[in-house]
Amino acid sequence: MSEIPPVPADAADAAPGDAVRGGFIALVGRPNVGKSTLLNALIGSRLSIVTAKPHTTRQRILGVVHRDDGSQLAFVDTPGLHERRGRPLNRLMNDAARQAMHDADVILVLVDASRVSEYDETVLEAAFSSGRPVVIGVNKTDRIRPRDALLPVLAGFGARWPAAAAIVPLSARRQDNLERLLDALAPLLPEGPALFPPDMVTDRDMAYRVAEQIREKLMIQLRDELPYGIAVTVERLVREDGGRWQVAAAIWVEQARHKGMVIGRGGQLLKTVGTQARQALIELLGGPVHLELWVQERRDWSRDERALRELGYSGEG
Ligand SMILES: Nc1nc2c(ncn2[C@@H]2O[C@H](COP(=O)(O)OP(=O)(O)OP(=O)(O)O)[C@@H](O)[C@H]2O)c(=O)[nH]1
Ligand SMILES: [Mg+2]
Repeated sequence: MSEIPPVPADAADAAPGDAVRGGFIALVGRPNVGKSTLLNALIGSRLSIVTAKPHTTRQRILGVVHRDDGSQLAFVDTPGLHERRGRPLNRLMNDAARQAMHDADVILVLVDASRVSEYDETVLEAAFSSGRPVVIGVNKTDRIRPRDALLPVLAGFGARWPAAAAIVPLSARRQDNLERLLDALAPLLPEGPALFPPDMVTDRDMAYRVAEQIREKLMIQLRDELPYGIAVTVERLVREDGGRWQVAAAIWVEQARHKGMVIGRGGQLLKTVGTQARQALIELLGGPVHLELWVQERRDWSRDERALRELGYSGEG
């Protein structure tokens, strides 16, 4: 008769090699529902960029939540699906989301409680057809007044998607109900040895995160003027002996006329972007930063496979 092994009283003390819950959770949903805000709230840092504009996230990014019981929930933030695949950049973005669903142990579909849309259905159908367990996260509950008005929204999802493993209302912005979300997801993950070193938070390197912070500030400053094809590449990221970071980055536009939009009247817009990006980079890099930005044209790069690769959109999501 085999003995059932005892459960460790505190699995955080578990020896390496002990079985813990762990795996990949694809975080998908239509643009702007709050996927990246949720990732950041779960990780406790500004890992994935957030703006009020749809199609902010362009590539997948991993954020690992390490829980006290030793379980590891690896969230994969993905670009909001484009309804029109059209240009190669859109296709890459959609493929990144589909690939993340394909590779995941569990799919977390995020919807916006204040704006349920037909397009959520498309995403949910894709998630359920993958055969993976699906959790529906109903975000932005802080926008629902009175609170009771949330109940029919939740009941609607429950009736339409009875196969959902769980339906969890939450507010990523207010960090509301996030523990319950983790409690719903963890048991759906496989058990096995730890997948990640205890200090691993993301798979993206610092140059990528620096470029993304600059792109976030650009998107925020350009607002309605935002041209579609803006990319940022970091050309230099070095720490001087005195501890100061030297950062140089190129901002790529698709059309010559977009250069002026990014630079702004008298260089004002680019200057503001530089100031805001520098503040974000001081936080990210943990020290003083000297930031140099310039704008370059690469004609129609978002339609050009080679240019996409050269600007860091590799096709691997
Ligand atoms: N009121 C409210 N706003 C939220 C919440 N979560 C996100 N937002 C806002 O929604 C907007 C979009 O958030 P993102 O996290 O960039 O959304 P996303 O789903 O990652 O968007 P894409 O990357 O474009 O697909 C931002 O203005 C966020 O501040 C929430 O819980 N409540
Ligand atoms: Mg996003």
